[in-house]
Amino acid sequence: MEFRLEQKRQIVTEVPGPKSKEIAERRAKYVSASVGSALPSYIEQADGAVLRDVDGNQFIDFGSGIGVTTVGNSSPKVVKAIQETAAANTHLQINTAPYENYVDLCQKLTEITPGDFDKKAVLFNSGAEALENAVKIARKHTGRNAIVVFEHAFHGRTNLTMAMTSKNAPYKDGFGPFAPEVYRAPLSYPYRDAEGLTGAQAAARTIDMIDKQVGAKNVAAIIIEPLVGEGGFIVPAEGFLPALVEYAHENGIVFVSDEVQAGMCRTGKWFCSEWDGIEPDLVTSAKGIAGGMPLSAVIGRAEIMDASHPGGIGGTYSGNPIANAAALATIEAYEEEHLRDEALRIEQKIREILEPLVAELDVVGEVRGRGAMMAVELVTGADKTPNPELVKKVVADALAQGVLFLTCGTYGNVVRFLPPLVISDELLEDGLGVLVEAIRKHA
Ligand code: PLZ
Repeated sequence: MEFRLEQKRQIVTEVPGPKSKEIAERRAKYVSASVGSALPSYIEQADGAVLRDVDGNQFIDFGSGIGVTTVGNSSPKVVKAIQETAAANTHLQINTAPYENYVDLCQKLTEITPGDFDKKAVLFNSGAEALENAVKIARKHTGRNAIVVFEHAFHGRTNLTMAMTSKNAPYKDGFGPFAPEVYRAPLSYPYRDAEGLTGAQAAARTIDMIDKQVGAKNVAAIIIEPLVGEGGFIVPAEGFLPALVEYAHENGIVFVSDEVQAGMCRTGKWFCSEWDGIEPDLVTSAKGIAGGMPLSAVIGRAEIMDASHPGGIGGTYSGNPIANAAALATIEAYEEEHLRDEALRIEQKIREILEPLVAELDVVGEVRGRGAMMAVELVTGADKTPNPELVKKVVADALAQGVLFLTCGTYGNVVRFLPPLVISDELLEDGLGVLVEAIRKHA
């Protein structure tokens, strides 16, 4: 594979450097203070698995812009598709003058989404917008109101999706009142659940809560991330998701898999729910779907997707032709470059380097995840008390040395790994080596 930028980390100034500092000064004056940034440097170019800042420093990208550039930063196929489509049309609008690549993309998405039944799709801009619309579709289809979501969930920052999101600060604090009819159920979190609790037992606990506190016949949708993202990269115990799907189907509830972060090749399958052998009624997709263009989708059972009256679902920019072309090129690259296999290679490498630390250091609680969606949970010791202070120190240390790690978790004590799938073993080893050293130093 060829890249514009040499695939290596390189620190040539202090971080942030002088040019970044000048931009930061203007930012403080003109950009709303409500927006935060993990990196103090300003990026000029991104290529493959490397980010280069305005001062010439290069960072290994373990974040992919929160799981977006899964196909690689500035993937050549995607860039070409964007350029060619932009030259033909910068905007077309599905509700007014339709165009072919909207249809092409929906067709492709229905082909790669799990489920042995007729499917249809509809396109939007952001992950939150996909979730909002999945709720609209499920409510219209069932004629019911209640939405069941989970502990540690993240579904977005709009009013309804804030209500669906679990963590107060920073996402919800002071932004209420929130949308009604959203109920929070217990999750399966093997590392923190009672030892030995099986997926089936955790599901029984969840179902009991739904039955007692909501009533199955009132529930329009159960919405869950099959690998919980912002909440801490939590993989539910085996059997948890299938039991919930079964319960949903017995009770006429729409089962929605929120694959905004875990979907689209990230975990080594097209969609993460394939790992659990489930066929969700609806899937929400975004992030890795379009190589960086703002695009999202709801894909699912044709009869549910058709429940709304024509014109009931839409949006000015939904399914922008440039974003659609980028998505088609991204999916092609995933196939042609066998990137699902690369996700599995990345998981193996991360496990090989980090798993030995669990036995060696009592601050390393667990290494978990699937494919290129992996994480390490840091604690203070055997009692598993979350250790967000250690996470902050470790991530700051890595940053100063040219490695960008993102954090997550309800308790802020998880370092997550979401590298582009084109990252080499060499870069993985280099970046994770820096992390291991930092954990040892601060443990
Ligand atoms: N569903 C599972 O992970 C977005 C949040 C970044 P949007 N996750 C990144 C932040 O701090 O706002 C996400 C997700 C899952 C929905 C969303 C929302 O997707 O494209 O950010 O709206």
